[in-house]
Amino acid sequence: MMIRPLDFYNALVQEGLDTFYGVPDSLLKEICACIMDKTVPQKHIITANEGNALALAAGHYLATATPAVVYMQNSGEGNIINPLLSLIDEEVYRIPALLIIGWRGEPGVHDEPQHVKQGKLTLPLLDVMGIRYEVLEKTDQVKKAVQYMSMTQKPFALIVKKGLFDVYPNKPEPQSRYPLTRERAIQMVLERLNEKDIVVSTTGMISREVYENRKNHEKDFLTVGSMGHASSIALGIALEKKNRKVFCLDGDGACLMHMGAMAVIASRQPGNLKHIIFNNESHDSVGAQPTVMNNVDLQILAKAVGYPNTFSAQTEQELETVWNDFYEVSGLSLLEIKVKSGSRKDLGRPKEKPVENKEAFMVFLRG
Ligand SMILES: Cc1ncc(C[n+]2csc(CCOP(=O)(O)OP(=O)(O)O)c2C)c(N)n1
Repeated sequence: MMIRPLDFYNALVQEGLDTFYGVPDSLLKEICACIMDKTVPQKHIITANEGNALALAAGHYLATATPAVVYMQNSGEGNIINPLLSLIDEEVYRIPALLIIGWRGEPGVHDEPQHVKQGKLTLPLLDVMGIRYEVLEKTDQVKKAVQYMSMTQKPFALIVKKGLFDVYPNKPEPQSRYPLTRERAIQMVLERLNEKDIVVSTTGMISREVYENRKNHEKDFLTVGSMGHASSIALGIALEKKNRKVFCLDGDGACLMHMGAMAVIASRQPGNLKHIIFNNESHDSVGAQPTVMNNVDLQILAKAVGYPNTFSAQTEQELETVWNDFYEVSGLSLLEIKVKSGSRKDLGRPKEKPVENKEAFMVFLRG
């Protein structure tokens, strides 16, 4: 049975749950579109990471005595475990929140390798943390969840299986309308690399586009999961491979998710690390919901945390013009490429297993 996003949304609002925080997920794309369409901006924040969303919900509860809704992909369980157990848990402050969790990698449903383990552990993790949950099937489960939260002041989770939500017709338009596509920008970057250059690419479409635009894959570490950590992986490599250039191909959403990594990278001044952020101002891979990166001057930010060299481009011509300086400059450098949201429909996925990717990559690093 499918649920119409608007019916579910109305059920939440009727029960007094009118405030939404979260990080989007492809399984939640339709309900995210509905939340964006129907909620006033003060009552909906797309956060940097899922832990932030839960902490916001805690603040909201402290101020209003009303739980907020926190939505996320199950990958985000990793990011909320800390505030779940050390902030809102009954043995600490005992604060309720309604968690809506997209169940990627549900056992028995085919999914990408990075979702398989998380999919198996989605419910056991909730069990072990003592969080009550139900797999969402009908909108009247919202009432039950709200009753439970008001009786116990504890969180409640609704688990969303693939295909549960029907299409929400009124999808907000993506904001970013720059001329370059992300895939074209990625092609231009890859074409300009030398034989020995190392690539670490971020989660989602960026890694898929890197994969599709390379004949051989040993030069690229595709960070298929672990959103926000590609730049730290790149730092770990750059510090040990000082005579090789390491290119981190990052997304704005991923960069934002663990932005502190940039300050730590800069503290080490790895001159061989080239950090490229494809900024489409959105979480394009999961439905192009906006990030706050339309309002962030990434060059100033990078400079402020200690990147000595920063560049930006938003057309093929500009990328062509800045590339040599970016490539050749000796200190740590950032290149922001503004791109539009969207990808081609027939974009493939890596065929090799992550472990195979790792093994070939390690051989390439040794060479
Ligand atoms: C911890 C975590 N939360 C959420 C997701 C779901 N997710 C996968 S890709 C993605 C969007 C990435 O956005 P960005 O880095 O800007 O790249 P884009 O897709 O826009 O190219 C999200 C939210 C995830 N994989 N992991």
